[in-house]
Amino acid sequence: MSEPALSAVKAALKSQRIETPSWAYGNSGTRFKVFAQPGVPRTPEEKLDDAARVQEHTGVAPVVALHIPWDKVDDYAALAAHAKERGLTLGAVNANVFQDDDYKLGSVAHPDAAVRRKALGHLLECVDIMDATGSRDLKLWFADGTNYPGQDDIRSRQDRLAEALGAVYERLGEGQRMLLEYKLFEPSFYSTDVPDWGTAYAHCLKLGEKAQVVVDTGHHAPGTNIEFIVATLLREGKLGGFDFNSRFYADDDLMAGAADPFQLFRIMYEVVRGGGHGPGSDIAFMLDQCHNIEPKIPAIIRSVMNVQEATAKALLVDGEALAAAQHSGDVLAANGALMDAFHTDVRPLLAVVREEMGLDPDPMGAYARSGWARKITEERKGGRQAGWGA
Ligand code: PSV
Ligand code: MN
Ligand code: MN
Repeated sequence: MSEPALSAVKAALKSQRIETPSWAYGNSGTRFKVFAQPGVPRTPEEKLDDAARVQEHTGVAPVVALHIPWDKVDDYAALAAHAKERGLTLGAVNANVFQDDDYKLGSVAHPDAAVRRKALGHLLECVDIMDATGSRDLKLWFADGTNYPGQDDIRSRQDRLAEALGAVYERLGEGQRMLLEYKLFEPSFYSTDVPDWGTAYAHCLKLGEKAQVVVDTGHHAPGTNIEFIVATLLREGKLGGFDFNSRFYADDDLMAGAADPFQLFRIMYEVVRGGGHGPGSDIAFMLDQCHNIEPKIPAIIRSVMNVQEATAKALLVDGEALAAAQHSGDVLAANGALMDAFHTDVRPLLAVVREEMGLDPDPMGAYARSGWARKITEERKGGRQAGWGA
């Protein structure tokens, strides 16, 4: 690779921004058991303190997503100031219209107008919070749906959903967006109101430019070609962001790139190919994970590194060789061009990038040596559970 091309790859890697989720720092896990860990944050402020360690060691994770009410505080501007003092900004505000008893039959698509009003009120309150925190994105994931055929009218539920989304859209301020997340199933098992990218896209298209689709990598059926979805949404100008995590069976929420680094590479290749990476891109690269059996902060550092490695490999694809092979119909050469990049060991390159950024080349080792884990274990007692399903 030529020197200017390598410099461009390095610059792209240095400018990458990965958003970490506040709920990944707290105790969270599966619905079967949450294995509490010592030293986890007791407050939203302490979650930010931990996120600052991830940023200190990686240099590419300066944004933290909030989850309301898990991160409820009296003064959100003060929370944003706390973040700023630690070199962070507050990212997507994740709404929560799934954990109250009222939401047994849904939230914004509930058959009862009173429940719909309550859910909408929460979504609008989340936009108020965005005003205070300076967050750009409202992230919407709905557990809404049905468990049994005939339980509710599928079409009416779409109408109710559209009405609520429209009201939220109207409330968005200058520079704010709403990101609509889809999920194949769970907790609704027969029908889910936003089950796939097509449904999310259809709603976002009607709403307008400020409504964009979020791709959570854990929310698809096995075998789904996620990179095709990414390419299509990017092409349509409707890809708002990612919730990266790793899945094997369902919505496992494990470390991004853990089970299938090749899939993450293929996704990042389509992002790069579609112009979704680097300056000028509005795509939010978020993690949506929880760490039940592994220590949380290093797991988040590892996840950030996995996304970086996939990105580096995607940036190394020899676009000219690939295009030439594709145009000449040379199937094996085209596939080979992609695989050459995937098989490149980019860890030495990322170590150099970190050194040039003034960081330790080994983020995992640097965190282990920092003494932070011991400090929080001694100082913090009674860390909170983040909530279910994160
Ligand atoms: C539930 O599936 C979920 O994991 C969604 O992916 C949301 O993004 C997340 O919870 C936080 O609400
Ligand atoms: Mn998600
Ligand atoms: Mn999920």
